[in-house]
Amino acid sequence: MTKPSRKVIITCAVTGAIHTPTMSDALPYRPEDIARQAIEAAEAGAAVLHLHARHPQTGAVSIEPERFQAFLPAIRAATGAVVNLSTGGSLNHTVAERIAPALRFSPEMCSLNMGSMNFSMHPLAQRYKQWKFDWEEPYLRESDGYIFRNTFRDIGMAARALATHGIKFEHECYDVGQLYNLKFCMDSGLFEAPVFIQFVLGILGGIGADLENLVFMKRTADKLFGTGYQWSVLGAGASQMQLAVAAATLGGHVRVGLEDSLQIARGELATSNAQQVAKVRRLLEELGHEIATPDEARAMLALKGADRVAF
Ligand code: KMH
Ligand code: ZN
Repeated sequence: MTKPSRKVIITCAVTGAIHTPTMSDALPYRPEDIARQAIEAAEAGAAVLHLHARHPQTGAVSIEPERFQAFLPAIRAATGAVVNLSTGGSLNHTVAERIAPALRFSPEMCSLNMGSMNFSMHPLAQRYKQWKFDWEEPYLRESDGYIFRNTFRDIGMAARALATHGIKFEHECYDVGQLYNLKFCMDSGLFEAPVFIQFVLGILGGIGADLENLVFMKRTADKLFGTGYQWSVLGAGASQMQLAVAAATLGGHVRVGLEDSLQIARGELATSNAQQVAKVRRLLEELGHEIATPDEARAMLALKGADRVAF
């Protein structure tokens, strides 16, 4: 069988807003640790770094631009990887608040969440008896009461606010219905093809992390977007590596990182983001895939270039 011609983009999501410091000593939240792990993930093969920020002393979730300022220059100086900033970095802030880092730093990419939903981590609150920080248990326990708000009005506001920045969106779709939301927004002229879609499987509140669901999402995207899209998958938790391999086999790109899974294998905690990147790279290369460099990813996604960011 000839080698697949298309290269696979590995995204690494370094910290996120789901996991808390008690769950893993490997989860970085100090800016120097976020920078170090992001750089090591890029060295291991991640072409794109998806970044959230945290409070440096407590590890609490933060969307304050100053927290991003504490690590972005170091990452930019040490690696040519594409920086993708989160606009979904808090479940209890508005989208207008959540896009502040993207507005301030004008990254090459940023996430854009394509629908409102339950987005809950509350079962995790039962799993630990001792906590490193007081905020962790209530943050997790209260999440069964959150609505992750991303209305059509929110999406439109974010897209228009960011329109002059030349940012490529990573459209996060947690279920098949959100693909239809994206299609509606494209038909309304909000986004132009080709769009870049992150199929998000395995979040409590979104579609389950089953292989059939990945195929269902892809076939629905084929129907809605034809060739006018590129896609990646993130499988949350234990499904991460299996869905990544399946995605590459189906012609997609992959996303790993401690944001969405703390594991390196079932029941075994990862020691770093780079360890997950190295593992998914090894698996994909064993199957004959070639891994895209940052500049190859820029060409494939038509990104604006690292010289046009504001950090
Ligand atoms: N943690 C992922 C399931 C965002 O940052 O905007 C979703 C995510 C959203 O990465
Ligand atoms: Zn994220």
